[in-house]
Amino acid sequence: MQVDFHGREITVKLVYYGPALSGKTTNLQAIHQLVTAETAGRLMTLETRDDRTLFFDLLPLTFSGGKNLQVRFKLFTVPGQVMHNATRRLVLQGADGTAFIADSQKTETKANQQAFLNMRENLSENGIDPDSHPVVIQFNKRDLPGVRTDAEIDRMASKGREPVFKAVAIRGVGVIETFLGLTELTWRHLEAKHQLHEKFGLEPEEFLSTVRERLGIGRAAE
Ligand SMILES: Nc1nc2c(ncn2[C@@H]2O[C@H](COP(=O)(O)OP(=O)(O)O)[C@@H](O)[C@H]2O)c(=O)[nH]1
Ligand SMILES: [Mg+2]
Repeated sequence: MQVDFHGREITVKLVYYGPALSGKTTNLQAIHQLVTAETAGRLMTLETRDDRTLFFDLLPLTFSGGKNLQVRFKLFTVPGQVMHNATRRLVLQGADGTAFIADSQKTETKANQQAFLNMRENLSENGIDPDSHPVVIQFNKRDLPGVRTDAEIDRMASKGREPVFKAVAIRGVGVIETFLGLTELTWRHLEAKHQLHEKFGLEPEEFLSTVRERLGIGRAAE
């Protein structure tokens, strides 16, 4: 989190992590489409020829925190391929929260697990405790055949500490829910760490309902 007391601006960094081709970029594209231009800035996407992200994507979202305070979320994606670990580690630096985008296809189970372990390693490398870092998990591509069943995912969700969301990111399904889940978890974590309500008069529940409302309007305009 970056705080600009003068400009009264808080910037929160959220990272979409996961194996190659799980739908991280698609999540950002869907958010960009679903929220109003008032909230979303320009989506910056860098793609290589094989359609896999070379460096990262970035989507800025801005919300009013009241009392002349702006809250900016910077959403990043990482490149999933094994060879791009240095970039992944760099993008994860200073992350306040992470959405892990898993591919629901059974054939991708191992790739999901490896990427998840890699995320935890890179968090540690950046001096972030992976056990207390806010993480939500999205099982994407629910529309495809050969995916893990809802029951399987629900079972995993009940065992793990991370909130779990199901999505079809190419149709925008579950994307806003995942972002909201991540925002809530991250905001409560930041509040506990930095007492934002004391420093800025920004009540967590009030701010989160502002965000929810703003994104609800985005969806209604679909
Ligand atoms: N069937 C299906 N395809 C998806 C879904 N989400 C993403 N994709 C496709 O999966 C491929 C990789 O998506 P992308 O967002 O580039 O993956 P990234 O490498 O994680 O950024 C693209 O062809 C997407 O259109 C989904 O929910 N269902
Ligand atoms: Mg990508």
